[in-house]
Amino acid sequence: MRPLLRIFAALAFVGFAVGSPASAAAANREIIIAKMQFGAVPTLHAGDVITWRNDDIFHHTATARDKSFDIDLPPKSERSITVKQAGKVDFYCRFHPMMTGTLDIKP
Ligand SMILES: [Cu+2]
Repeated sequence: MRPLLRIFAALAFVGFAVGSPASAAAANREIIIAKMQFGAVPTLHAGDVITWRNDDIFHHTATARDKSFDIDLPPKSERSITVKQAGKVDFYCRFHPMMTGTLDIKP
């Protein structure tokens, strides 16, 4: 009986050690704006930090259609936000409405 319990205890410990830090860790992601376009939108999870980096010589914004964020991005600047809620959020640039993208935030 005792060796079996020890195996269960070991398996439980391994499961905890492997599963817990991975799901709890917040990641830093980047969205780069260049040539009047939002670049690739990374995979996101609630709690992650997104850095919006404007590499253009034009002033842009990253503005959520649901008004959850409105980030002012002067030329050659960057700003970071933490995404708190899971869900899809469409965004655009207030100065250039044809610039659009979607955040897909997983739980
Ligand atoms: Cu713009």
